[in-house]
Amino acid sequence: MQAWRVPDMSRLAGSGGTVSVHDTAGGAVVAVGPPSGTARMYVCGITPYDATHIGHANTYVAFDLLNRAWRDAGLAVDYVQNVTDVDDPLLERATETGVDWRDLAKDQIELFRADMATLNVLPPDHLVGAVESMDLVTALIERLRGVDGAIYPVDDHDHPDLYFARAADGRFGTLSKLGAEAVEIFADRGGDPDRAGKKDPLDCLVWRLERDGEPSWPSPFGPGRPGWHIECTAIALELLGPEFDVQGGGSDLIFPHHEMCAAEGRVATGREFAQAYVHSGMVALDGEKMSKSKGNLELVSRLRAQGADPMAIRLALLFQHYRDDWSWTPDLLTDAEARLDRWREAVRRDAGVGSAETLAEVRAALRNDLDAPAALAAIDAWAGATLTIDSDDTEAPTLIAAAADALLGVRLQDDDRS
Ligand code: 5CA
Ligand code: ZN
Repeated sequence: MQAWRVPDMSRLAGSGGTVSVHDTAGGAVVAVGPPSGTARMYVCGITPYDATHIGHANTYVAFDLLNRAWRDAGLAVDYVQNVTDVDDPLLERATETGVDWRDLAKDQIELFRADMATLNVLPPDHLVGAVESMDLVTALIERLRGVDGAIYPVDDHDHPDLYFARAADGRFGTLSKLGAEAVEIFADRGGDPDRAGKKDPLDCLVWRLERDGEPSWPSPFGPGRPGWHIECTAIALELLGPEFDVQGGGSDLIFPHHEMCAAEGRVATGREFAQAYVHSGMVALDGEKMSKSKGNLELVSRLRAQGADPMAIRLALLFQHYRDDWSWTPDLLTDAEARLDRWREAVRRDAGVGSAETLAEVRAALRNDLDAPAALAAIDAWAGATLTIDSDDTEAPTLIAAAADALLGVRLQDDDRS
C-alpha cells in the first residue's frame, strides 16, 4: 500500500482567511474552524461489511477538501473518523457468508484504507472502532443516566434494553427539521419506531442487552452491545470535546444519525455537540442511491482493477459539487481522464501562463463551500491557455501542479502510483 502523503502547502503561501461550508442545522453557508490553532472535525466512517463504493469515496473526498482547505488557511486539523465495526448489517452479512464478523470487518477496513490511499484522501488522525471504544460508550451512557429521564429500560421483560429519550433534549429536531415523516425515515435507516415498550417511537437504542449468538461486552447495565448513534457521540466527545467544529457525513445521516448524536451530546454535556453539521450529497447508480444493502454499487477497487487512474476517479468526483445528489456513469470517468491528460500535459510544459490568478480562484472556490467544480474550471482555463498561448512563466506549471495536489488532492507530476 502506498504511504500517506501530507500536502506541502508552504509553496502556495495561502495562510489566513476563512473556510466556509454549508451547515445543515442553520441552513446557511458559515465560516468553520477557529481563527488560528486547530480545527476539529468528526466524519462518520464506514460500516465495514462491503467494499468502498463511489458514494463513500465521494463523501470522504468532500471532507478531504475541507481538511486541505483548513490546512491551506494555516490551521492544524484534528480529524477523527469512526469505524462501525459492530452493528446489525455487519453481523447479518457475516452470518450470511459464514465468516467471522471480526475477520469481515478487518478485511473491509484494510480495503477501505487502501482505496482511500489510492484516491489521495488524507487519513484521519484517529480512526476509531466501536469495539475498542466500549468503555467510552458505557461511560457516556452512565453519564446520561445521571440526567433525569434521559435513559430508560424499554418495557420488555426478556430484554429491557436501554433507550435514549429524545424528549430529554429540548433542541431535538432542529437539525433535520422533520415532521411526522421522521418515523418512517427512522424505520428505513436502522431505527425501531414500532418496538413495544418505548416511550416515544423516535427514542433510540443505546445499549442492546446480550442475545444468543451475538457478540457482547460487559457493562454496568449488563452484557450487551451499543446502539449505533451512541458510538459516534462517545468517540467524538472523547477525542474532540463538545462544540467541535464540524460533524460530517453523507446526507443520509442527517436523520436519524446526526440528530441523535447531537441530542445525546447536548444532554450529556449541556453544550452544543458540533458547531456545524455538514453533509455531502448522495451518489446514485441506475437511478437509485448506491447502497451496500441494495447492491447497486460501483466500487473504487473494481474501477482500479479495470485500469482506471485513481486521480481520474478523484477528478470525476470533484467535477460534482459535494452537496449535489448525482448519478455515476462511465462517461464521467472518460471525461475525467481527458481532463487529467490535459492538465498533465500543461504542467509538463517548461513554462505556462501566469498562475497567481488561477491559484487565487482555486483557493477562493474551495473556501466558498468547497466549490470543486469552480476550482476545476479555473485550472481548465489555465491549462487551455498554457497549451495554446506562447508563455514564459517558468514557475507556473510547478505551482499549478502543487496547487492541484495540495488543495484538490489531484497528483499531476510525480506518477508514483502503486
Ligand atoms: N458507519 C456509519 C456511519 S457512523 C455509516 O453510515 N456507514 S456507511 O458505510 O453506510 O457509510 C459511510 C459514509 O458514506 C457515510 O458518511 C454515508 O453517509 C456515506 N454514504 C453512504 N452511501 C452513500 C452514497 N450513495 N453517496 C454518498 N455518500 C454515501
Ligand atoms: Zn456516525
